[in-house]
Amino acid sequence: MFDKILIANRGEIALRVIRACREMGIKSVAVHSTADSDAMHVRMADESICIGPPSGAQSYLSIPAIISACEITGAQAIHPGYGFLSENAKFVQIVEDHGLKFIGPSAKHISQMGDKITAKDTAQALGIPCVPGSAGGVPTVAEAKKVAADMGYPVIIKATAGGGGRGMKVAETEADLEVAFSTARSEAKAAFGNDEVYMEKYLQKPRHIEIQVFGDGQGNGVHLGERDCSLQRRHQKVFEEAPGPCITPEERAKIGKICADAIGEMGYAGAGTIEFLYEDGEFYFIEMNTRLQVEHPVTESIFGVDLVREQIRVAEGLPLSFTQDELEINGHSIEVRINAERLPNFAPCPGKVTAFHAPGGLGVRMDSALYDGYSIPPYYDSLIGKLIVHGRDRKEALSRLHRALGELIVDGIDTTLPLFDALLQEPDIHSGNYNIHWLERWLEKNM
Ligand code: MV4
Repeated sequence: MFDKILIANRGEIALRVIRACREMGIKSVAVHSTADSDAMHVRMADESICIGPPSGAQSYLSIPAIISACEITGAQAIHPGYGFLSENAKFVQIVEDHGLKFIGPSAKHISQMGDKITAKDTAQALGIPCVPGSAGGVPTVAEAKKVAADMGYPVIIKATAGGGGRGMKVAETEADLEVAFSTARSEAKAAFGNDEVYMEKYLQKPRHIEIQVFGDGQGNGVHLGERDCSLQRRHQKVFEEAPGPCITPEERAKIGKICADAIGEMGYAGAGTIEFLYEDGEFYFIEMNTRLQVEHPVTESIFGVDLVREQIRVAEGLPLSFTQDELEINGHSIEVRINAERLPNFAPCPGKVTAFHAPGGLGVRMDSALYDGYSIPPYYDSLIGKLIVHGRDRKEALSRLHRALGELIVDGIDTTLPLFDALLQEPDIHSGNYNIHWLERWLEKNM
């Protein structure tokens, strides 16, 4: 059993991990940059250590600084949170080479899913349904034209080293293909230092449905249903919910079992998310994330499971504290992401928070590292909080969200909060009638 865990992250996710540690009787170590000396995670952890200057590259992404921090504090394990080093296979290898435990999957599984062609091949081999597309990389325009002619337009060209929407180009017809192909390649080269691309049939109005999975690293896998994360702006999720408003219990059980079995067969350890596009009743694998996700609380709310606790248990070599049969969905949960950004352009808006009041009451959870008088530094992600509500059904969750938003006060900076009041006036939000393009179109019309 671990006696001390170092959290290689900041903000609300660092608090989230510290809380799980405390409930498990495990001591926590916060690491921080010089810009974060006054940050809440530093205050809340049992110990803290400064690991470098403000820039993420020299602090939260500095592998030597984080390994040294473990050695100095005697932490036996590292929880990476999300972002930063959470999906860095090289980091995992170094952590293990230093006799430390990485709380997450193996370096092998991280690299397997980091390369999107390998990820798709792996998924296909495990019986996970995939978007029709090229068999591996597409090296030339001539080859791209052949693939596209075979599967039919529109097509999408994606970077093998990409993910999360970077380096993608759509070709509606053969006339677009040459430009789309060469742009995708050069953007991939510039962004990832790797110009390999692959192709898929372009789905025009899908929803983004992701399945939460867990592996015990001993060949057992479970699933915790889906989240609908279709409401995104520029590939940033804004509003997430579980269960998906359009997914039936039969669909959930079927795709869930496929994912859980795949995770077991892989020997996967820890939390993972298998991302799908969902259109006309069919699921199509796109990517897998080998970490805890920002939106994990909606899953925790409907299953009553502490996912961080389970991550720590698996890293300790313990079994999961539940079986698939014991998991049951209770009600509905919605999360909204609150960013320090100014509407309508979502321009980052760091600065001093002059007043902060978190909402409370039945079915309300606020994960945030804000406090009265805190100065949000300009160096990191603009996420400053997540408001998560739970209700007996979707309708109750929506009214609870409305009520909680009314209680929440963040003064001194601009935030994305006004967006949620506006979204809650939309019939499509109430009916659950939205897809991955809904929010961008709505913003164009309304902001
Ligand atoms: C697609 C697609 C349509 N067809 N693949 C964007 C992020 C990356 N994870 C995959 N993405 C997409 N892949 C095919 N074959 C449309 C998108 C997409 C998208 C997906 C999920 C959520 C928001 C999105 C916004 C634009 C495009």
